[in-house]
Amino acid sequence: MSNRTFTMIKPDAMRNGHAGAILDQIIKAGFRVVALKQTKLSLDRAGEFYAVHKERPFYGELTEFMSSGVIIAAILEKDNAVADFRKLIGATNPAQAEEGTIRKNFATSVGENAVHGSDSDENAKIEGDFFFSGLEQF
Ligand code: DAT
Ligand code: MG
Repeated sequence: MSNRTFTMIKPDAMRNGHAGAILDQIIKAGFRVVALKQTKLSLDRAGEFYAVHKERPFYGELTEFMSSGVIIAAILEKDNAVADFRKLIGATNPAQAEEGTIRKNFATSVGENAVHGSDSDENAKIEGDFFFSGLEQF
């Protein structure tokens, strides 16, 4: 079982000035930064990243939002990384996220919910490799 996960700080959190506080919360929760960059997704690249949601009614809104501004992409390491990070970020809809979670603290709405977190070890690897070459993953 892998001990890595993948995250993005989404355009809403970047625009709202929350990137530093979010990274601080992630590091204080015990995650080590394996790789990190600020970048921007084109509409096509956002569509590729979220291809699993292609048939969902929110796909257009999601891909337009995710390509609307800069993001921070990062690979994170910790024991039980995928599950522990999903717990740290909280529910997809911030209105349902537990107190103290990153989405409760910083998200705007269900669509603009501040952060991404991988949902499985397999997807963590695929998503990390989507942004970082092997040589960039320390
Ligand atoms: P998560 O990001 O918690 O893994 P997901 O994989 O179900 O959630 O959906 C991916 C993203 O799509 C989510 O972070 C925000 C957006 N999204 C999900 N459900 C939505 C909805 N009902 N309306 C608008 N956007 C939605
Ligand atoms: Mg998901």
